[in-house]
Amino acid sequence: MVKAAESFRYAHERRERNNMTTLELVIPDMACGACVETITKAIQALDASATVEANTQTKQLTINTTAAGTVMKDAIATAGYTVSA
Ligand SMILES: [Cu+2]
Repeated sequence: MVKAAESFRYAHERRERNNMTTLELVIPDMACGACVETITKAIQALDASATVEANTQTKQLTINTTAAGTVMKDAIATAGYTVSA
């Protein structure tokens, strides 16, 4: 039973990795670390396994996630930020 459960878990994780997409967004009003934190929380509320890289100088936000891009853009907008790309 344990073995079956484990192989299911690995198959599930592998599928999640395969479904991972990288979103490259530009958030002009992402000014500081607090903005990044707010945005990261909004993203991870929808996908706890998502990784977020942000650059407040270039305003670029890179998200690795299994969620749809439109869902992530909506979450960022709902958190109060503008998604320009
Ligand atoms: Cu800020």
